[in-house]
Amino acid sequence: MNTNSNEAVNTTVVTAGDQAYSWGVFLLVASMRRNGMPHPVVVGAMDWTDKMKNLVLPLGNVTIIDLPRSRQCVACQKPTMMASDAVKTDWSCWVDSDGLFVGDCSEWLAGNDIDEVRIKRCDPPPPDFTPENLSTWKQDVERFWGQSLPESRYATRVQSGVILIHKKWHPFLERWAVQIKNVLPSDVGILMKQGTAYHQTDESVLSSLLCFDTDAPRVSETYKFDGHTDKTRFYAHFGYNPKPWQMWNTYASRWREEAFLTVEWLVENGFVKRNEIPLPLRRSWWPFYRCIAPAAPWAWRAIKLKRKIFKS
Ligand SMILES: [Mn+2]
Repeated sequence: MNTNSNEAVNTTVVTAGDQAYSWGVFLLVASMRRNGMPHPVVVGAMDWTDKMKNLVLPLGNVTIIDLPRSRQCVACQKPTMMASDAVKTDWSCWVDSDGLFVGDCSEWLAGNDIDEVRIKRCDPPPPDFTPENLSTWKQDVERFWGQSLPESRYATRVQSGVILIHKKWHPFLERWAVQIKNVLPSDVGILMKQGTAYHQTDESVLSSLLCFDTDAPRVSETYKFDGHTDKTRFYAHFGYNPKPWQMWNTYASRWREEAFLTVEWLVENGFVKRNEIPLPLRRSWWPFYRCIAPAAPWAWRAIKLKRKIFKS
């Protein structure tokens, strides 16, 4: 199997997060270096402390771009970040900062068809893929770009945790960014209200374009990053809240061994001191966090609500 240590790296990994996700970015980039993935990384950092920047930069080949403070979810910056001048390679791969690479995924990061975007199709189609929402998507694509396909190209939408795309699609990324600006509220969080056409925010807008834009990249048949192609090389996504550096939830717990190994690699190689590691990421605290994992989503919501009340 070809792991491309001898081939020229032609893909930049692009990610972003606010300070609350900075440990996620640190883990993600660490997982790349630990698994022998030398790819350049561009990080969009919203409101990061210098301390966090100085933890991530020594991992090497990392460029940090300060993002303007915004109440809008950082994920809305995806298209702008992916087309950033800081990306010097032909291919750009967005990777969510709440996950890590297991094994050497260099082969999946290497693009081979410039007309294709490598991204995950939802299977089966999710509940928000309704005729009503599709008709809103079609109308919006037509309204903003002057034309649209009469019918959707696909019978499902995509998930935008990982997106590999060639630089020839910068105009498409630009359309995605403009449409985000126009159809999403400027203070939108991770999700919009259930039942709205853009419930999954940036992901829904991207799907509207992939389905109806007349000049869109083709969605790949295989995604490869989910372990179906090779169960030793994939991207492990820490789904749901809270995230592992905050508390372990039951879903994300399945990836804990990878997270612990990544953190231990960071300590062994002098990238972080043991006492700087958030408690949930320390193996010794697992018995405690395992006990509270089933209640973690509620505990986390209560903590967030308390913060919101006392902040405003
Ligand atoms: Mn995510």
